[in-house]
Amino acid sequence: MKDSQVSKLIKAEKARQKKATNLIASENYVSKDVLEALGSELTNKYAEGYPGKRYYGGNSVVDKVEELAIKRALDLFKLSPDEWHVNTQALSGSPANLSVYVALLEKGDKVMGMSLDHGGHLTHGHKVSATGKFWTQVPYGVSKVSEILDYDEIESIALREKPKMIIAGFTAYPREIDWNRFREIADACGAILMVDMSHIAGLVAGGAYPSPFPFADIVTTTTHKTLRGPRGALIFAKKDVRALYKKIDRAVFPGLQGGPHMNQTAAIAVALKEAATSAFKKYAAQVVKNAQALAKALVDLGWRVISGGTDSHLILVDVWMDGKGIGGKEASDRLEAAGIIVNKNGIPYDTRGPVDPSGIRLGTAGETTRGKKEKDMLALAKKIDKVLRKA
Ligand code: DSN
Repeated sequence: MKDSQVSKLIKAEKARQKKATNLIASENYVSKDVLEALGSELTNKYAEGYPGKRYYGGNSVVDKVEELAIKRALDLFKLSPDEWHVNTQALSGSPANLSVYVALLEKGDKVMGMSLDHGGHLTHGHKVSATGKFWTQVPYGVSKVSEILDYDEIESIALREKPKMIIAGFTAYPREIDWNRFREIADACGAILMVDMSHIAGLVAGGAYPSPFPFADIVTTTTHKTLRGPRGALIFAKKDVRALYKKIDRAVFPGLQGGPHMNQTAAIAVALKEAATSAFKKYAAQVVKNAQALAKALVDLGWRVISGGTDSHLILVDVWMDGKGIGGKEASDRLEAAGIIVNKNGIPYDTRGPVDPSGIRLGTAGETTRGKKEKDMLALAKKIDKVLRKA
């Protein structure tokens, strides 16, 4: 690269990534093939529209790229093209979720989403997100005692509020979700059921977490977390008499976006093929085993792990412990100084604010890609414990 300034920064980031232990639950390490597709000439092409229906000439090759990504996405999650449609163009998770709102809801409609401070996402209707400004969030959360989703409570809120759409999914909830129960609740109040599986998509693909597809109307996901692809998103929609998928395609383009990033689409296609291998299946199982080993080791060392453990790649640790420990910001800073990267995170019913919450969020997707196993998690827990102990 001729640009020495940018080249130096890329090298510095590469070195940082190599040196640090990465426990950011939403990050991962892509393959060389994914990087090659991202850095390819496909980035030069404008492709507004959909395969076979573009607004620019010269799309014969990128049409095939997008068709391949679509086929691989459906195949990976064992979906028939007669029953499911997938849009591969949303640039990332938030625009993907916003596209669903724009497609399926009227301004002001009620959307039931997990509240951010219980583990939901900004785009599940939080007031600082466009999804909370233009639509009305009806929040739900976890039980104060078990810190697990309280389905009876969710059902009674849904029956009372009659939301147009219910979103099941999270960014900081460690447990399995009962997709079937969400389906029953959505049916009982006549809501569309949207699942945001961004965090767990790779685990679902690898058979290490239950699939939401038998139950959902819409499934959105980012492609760069446990799925181990480039940054990007997929929006799956069930094909039925409502033809929701047509509205979603129109919301993505021309509703919210212009030309898709075809280099990104190609990189997604590469990652989807990788995720269909038996090696990836083993990887997904190991991600969960590692998270469970790390959670158990932390509990054994005296830390309070939210809900007592994990069924996924994600662990939420209460580092404040009612004042017996330290704040989430200090915990994250101390760990970074020791070479372990995490993010500070609120815990359910947090008594501290979002800038310095009571918890940290850990995830094992990245370190599992780097070959770490359960014994490494034990060593890591001991290191974390040493760094976080109150002086
Ligand atoms: N930033 C993602 C995460 O860390 O979970 C959500 O957008």
